[in-house]
Amino acid sequence: MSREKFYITTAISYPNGKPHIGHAYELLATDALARFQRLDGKDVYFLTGTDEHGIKMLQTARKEGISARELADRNAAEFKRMAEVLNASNDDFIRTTEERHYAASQAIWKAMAARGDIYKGGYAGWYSVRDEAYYGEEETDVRADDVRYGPQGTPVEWVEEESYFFRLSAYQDKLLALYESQPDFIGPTERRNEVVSFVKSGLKDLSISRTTFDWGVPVPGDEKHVMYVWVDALTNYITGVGYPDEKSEKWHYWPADVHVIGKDIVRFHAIYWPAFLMSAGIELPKRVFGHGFLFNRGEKMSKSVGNVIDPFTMVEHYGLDQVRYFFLREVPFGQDGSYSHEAIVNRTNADLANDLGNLAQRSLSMIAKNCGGVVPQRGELADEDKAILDGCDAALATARKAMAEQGIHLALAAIFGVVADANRYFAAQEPWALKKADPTRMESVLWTTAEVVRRVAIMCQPFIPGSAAKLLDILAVGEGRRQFEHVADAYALEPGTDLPAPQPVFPRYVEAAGEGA
Ligand code: ME8
Repeated sequence: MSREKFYITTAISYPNGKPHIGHAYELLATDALARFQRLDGKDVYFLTGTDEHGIKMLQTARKEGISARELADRNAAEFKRMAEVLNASNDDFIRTTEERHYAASQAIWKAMAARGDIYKGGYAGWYSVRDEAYYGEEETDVRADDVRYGPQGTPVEWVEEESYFFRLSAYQDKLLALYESQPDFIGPTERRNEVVSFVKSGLKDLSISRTTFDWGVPVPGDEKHVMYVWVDALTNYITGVGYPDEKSEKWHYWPADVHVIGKDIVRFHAIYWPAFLMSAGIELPKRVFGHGFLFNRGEKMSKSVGNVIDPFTMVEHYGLDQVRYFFLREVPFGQDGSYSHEAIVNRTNADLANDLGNLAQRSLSMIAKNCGGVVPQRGELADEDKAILDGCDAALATARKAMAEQGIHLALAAIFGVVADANRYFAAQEPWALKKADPTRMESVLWTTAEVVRRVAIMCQPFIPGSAAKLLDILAVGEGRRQFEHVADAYALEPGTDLPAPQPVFPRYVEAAGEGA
């Protein structure tokens, strides 16, 4: 039987600057979602990349005295490096300046034109260069500085040009019917409600080409025009799986199971994108999820580090899995979040170093010392042992349900709930006191604790892949036994198996002198 497929994407980032922590956050959250489904046995395809066209790129490049392509090359390399540094498991990295993407963008354009949804007209309106979007007069306002601003708080200017239009107005009812019949098309609910009321208020046709610059995908048959950057940008999601070659080996991944994006671009993904796809006769993605924004609380994070907003520096300073864990556990996915030095240190020291790290280290060093460095005897399990082991199965079920709705923090809360229970169990069982009194029972307690660590480590892999792998290594769990199906008792630790010397996996963060003040 062929495995169920799962296609997941991030937004593609503008490489007009270096990646920032918001980009890192989106990538590692999407990575956790992708890894989770892979470990659950699905055939996963995970796409990320860079959105390299548009006037914003051109303007930044001009300011720096280089070409847009040079700017894109330089920064796309940084985005790729970030994906490596974050240990992202993306299957591909798409750049919208690639040949394959021109072919896909022109093909979808032609399909929309063939449907009669594209016409030529003149466009005049309030345009935000920064948002690359036109806004209605009523969405803008002139502020005290005499500058007119759009709804995202960016300045807008009056622009007139010849332009092709997409008949978005013809899709209003179809879109409303989509949101109605597929209530989980947009998540979280607040984002869905915003989109529905926006669409209900009426959709105007959309200007989809530009003539004032040429940094973009040429419009087929009228090369004086380049496509509006959002037309080509959204198309990346099908380019990545082989469109327009529907015979491509990757095309079976379409439709996307979820597009993970930030809340500021939900409108593009939940309105324009399904309308373009309906027009072109292509299946719609199943879900668009808008995560929240991250804010630095503004305090100085570390004297030695300087600007820790930089994801590279942050990873170097706190450790990769610490950063991954902090953002995924601390920020309810879908809501805004803030970060600070104290919050990162507190969270990772408490959950990783103290709870999970100590549980593993205390139980495994007792095993090394008292059980000859092999997995202890399981013996007859007591009710407390069974309860804590069953807790692992329950956490996996909760995590599965949560991750299916992008509730990343809920999945982690369930898994770390078991870790907290296991620490209480270990303290209450006092295996050190059993050493003389009842060595058989001591072995059962140590076996149970190590087995909980095994199950927890398997479940932690999507979130903290490197550290979870180290835990599984020190439990001598083979590479072929690390999928979620292996959480089950049938794959439990085999008594008598040789164990390597236990190594601490989660170092405690210790403040350097003068830091965090
Ligand atoms: O919007 N916190 O690119 P982008 C969390 N090219 N997420 C953030 C963030 C923050 N502080 N700042 C940005 C674009 N993001 C387009 C997308 S998709 C076909 C085209 C998120 O580089 C943002 O919401 O401005 C978006 O999902 C992603 O980072 C890339 O943002």
